[in-house]
Amino acid sequence: MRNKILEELYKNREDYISGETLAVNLGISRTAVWKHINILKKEGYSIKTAPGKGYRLSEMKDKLLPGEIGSSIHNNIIGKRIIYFDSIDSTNNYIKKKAGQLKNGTVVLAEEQVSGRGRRGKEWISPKGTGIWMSLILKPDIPPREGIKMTQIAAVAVCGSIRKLTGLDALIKWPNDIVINGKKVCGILTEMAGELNEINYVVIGIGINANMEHFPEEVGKKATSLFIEGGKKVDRKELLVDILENFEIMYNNYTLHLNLNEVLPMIKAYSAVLGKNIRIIQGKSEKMGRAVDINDDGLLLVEKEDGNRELISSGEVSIRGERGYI
Ligand code: BT5
Repeated sequence: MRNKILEELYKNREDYISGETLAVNLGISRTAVWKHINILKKEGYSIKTAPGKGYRLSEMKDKLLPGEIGSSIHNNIIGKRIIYFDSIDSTNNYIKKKAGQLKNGTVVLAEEQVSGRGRRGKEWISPKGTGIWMSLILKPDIPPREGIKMTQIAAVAVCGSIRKLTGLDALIKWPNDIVINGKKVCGILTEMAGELNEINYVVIGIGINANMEHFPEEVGKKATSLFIEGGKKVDRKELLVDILENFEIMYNNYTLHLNLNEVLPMIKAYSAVLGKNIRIIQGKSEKMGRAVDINDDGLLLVEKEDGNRELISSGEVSIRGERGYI
């Protein structure tokens, strides 16, 4: 209901809208409207209240308001429901806690994450108002081993949207990073819950450094943002909507055919590693090889120094360039 109120406020943002009109439009009481408005204010929305006039949303300043996003993607399943937080521990954590109650395709967004996570418990820095920190929950009827391909589909969607909207030369550093000029601009964290032969749900967490001007020292050498690379602030809403739309088309195609045929050419074309000498880091061990192909399952085929070829699955490895990050 709060998202619906936000949507109404957003549509009427040029003027005040009365509590009565909101109540009638949404089929709830005026007291309920008032209660929801108070909660929205506590969540950080700036809503003006004027006696006799009603409510008005002010300070729209580049917030990822669900009402606005929702109205751009009405016909899609993914993003039809959006849950928005001004601040949260981690959007992936939220989905995992609430998975049973969340509908397929629900998107959780936050302006800031205070315990954003990468793979294997690593930290994901998610400062306020500058990035896209989002997770989506999917409940596909596919075998668990298929879940891993979701990361690849998400990577293609993000990479394609960044290229389209910024013109920047974004590439996929297999399996879960998007890089520009050799630095990381986005990380993807896919988590799954299920039984031996069925998936309960998949959470795809996507973190995009959109408008940060600088990074803390610990990640500064390998992190970048779309703003740093392109010199222009990006419209986070526009990028987010484009990614969700892009993802949904590829995801639907994938779940229909259960193969990556449609996206594999893009996975390869956007690859930052194919044809390159790379270091494959797995726990404490490290080996060198040349990335020669990505197979139909999205696994990386590597030719090692001894000439033997090995398929690498994404779960436990980190890929690095011969000398640096990539
Ligand atoms: C990732 O892990 O790249 C997955 C990141 C997923 C973040 C999203 S945001 C929404 C959702 N909610 C969450 O809590 N997470 C997801 P990994 O490949 O393990 O990379 C983690 C490493 O990237 C860290 O150890 C740092 O070195 C580096 N790093 C941390 N924050 C970064 C940032 N903002 N930009 C670039 N690199 C960063």
